[in-house]
Amino acid sequence: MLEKVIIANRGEIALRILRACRELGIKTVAAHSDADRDLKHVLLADESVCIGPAASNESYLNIPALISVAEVTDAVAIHPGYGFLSENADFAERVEQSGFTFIGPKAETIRMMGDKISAIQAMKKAGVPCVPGSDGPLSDDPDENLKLARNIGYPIIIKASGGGGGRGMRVVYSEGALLNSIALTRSEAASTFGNDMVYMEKFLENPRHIEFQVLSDQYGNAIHLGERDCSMQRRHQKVVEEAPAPDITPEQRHNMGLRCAQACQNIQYLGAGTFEFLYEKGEFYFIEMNTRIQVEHPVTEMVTGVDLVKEQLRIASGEALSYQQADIKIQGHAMECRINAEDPETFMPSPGKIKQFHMPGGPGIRVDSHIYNGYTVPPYYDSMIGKLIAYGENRNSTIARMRNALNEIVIEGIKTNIPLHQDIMKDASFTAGGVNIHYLEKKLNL
Ligand code: MV4
Repeated sequence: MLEKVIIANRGEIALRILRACRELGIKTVAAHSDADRDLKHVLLADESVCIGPAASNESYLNIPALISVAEVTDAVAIHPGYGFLSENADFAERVEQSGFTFIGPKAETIRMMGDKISAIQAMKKAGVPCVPGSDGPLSDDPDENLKLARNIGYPIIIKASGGGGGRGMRVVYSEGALLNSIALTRSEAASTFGNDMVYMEKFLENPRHIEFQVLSDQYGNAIHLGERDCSMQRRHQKVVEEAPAPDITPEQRHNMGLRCAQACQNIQYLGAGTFEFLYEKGEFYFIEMNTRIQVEHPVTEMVTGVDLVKEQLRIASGEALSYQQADIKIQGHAMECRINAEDPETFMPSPGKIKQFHMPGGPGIRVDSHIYNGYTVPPYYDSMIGKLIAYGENRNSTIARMRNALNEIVIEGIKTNIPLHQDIMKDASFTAGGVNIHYLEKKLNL
């Protein structure tokens, strides 16, 4: 087992990684910015090193600083968490070249999945269903692109291969707008991602966003841990996630999960990963693969009983998976509300000192948060200050538990989006289950 790990992240995920390390007897080093000296995991870690000023690109994105922390503290591995450098292939490469273990897939896998066209090509080859589309980069030949779009059928969506997560996309509803939209998306991609490759897909108008969790070790073992429904989102920021996805049958789960696990074997995937799908009219369509632990990993942990971060650490230390596919059972229902330090109406960040913080509790309630009484939420980073997770034997009991927890939780001194979550938990369409990716934005703009 790894002796000492650098936690190259902040907030709730840094605390989550610290807890997993502790349980495995791994020493922890918190690499933190100047502004994050009072973060909970920094106070709890065995060692802590300041890597730079508050600004992310001088601290949590500072590759040389993070690698030298590993050198000076004699660590063996670096855990990137999510966001920041977690899907940066160059970082993974430089960590490995410096003699440390990057806790995640190999650099070339991160690179392949970061390039959306190569990700789709790899998945098609592995038998994972994708959205009907160009299956490769668009050429510069207008006639070819017009023909391609006509075959796919409007509306279509043009996406940047270097994009993802909602960046570099443009929907085209009619032929007249196609060529201009391709040119525009291409030039934006060139300046934003330094890569002007674009591709085309049939635009799905009202899909749900369902993703499958996988784990894969270096011995070729790969399993899936079911799916999560992440459709409750606003401007590509997830708000509520749940597992299992409403109305997905055990057969669908088995069929799609197996394909994802087999795809992992095909590409020699290593570690934890997530296959992102759009789901519409009973069909799954692969769109992207995420090569990191995700914010919403706790809902999968609650319904499977698997500690995904501990599995990441075990895989990185060269161990085989602790589970076989037959061991994975989806039991009960879990939901996660992302708690943000933001104005519930304007969504503007609301940093500041937390005067009162009382956590909810009781059966089936988990709070993954680094905040505490007197902690000051800094203005420099993402506004998420924690995740409230509820678990119950079925979806309705889980919603009831979440409602109670949202009424119990106290966070004073800053504004939060708790009122939005309380509203969602009473919303008829949400409680019926299966809303699509546009639901929340439509509800909020009404
Ligand atoms: C799509 C789509 C509809 N049709 N692709 C947005 C971010 C990135 N994950 C891909 N996204 C989409 N791709 C096709 N062919 C709709 C979206 C989309 C979306 C997807 C998942 C969750 C939220 C979303 C919000 C807006 C658009």
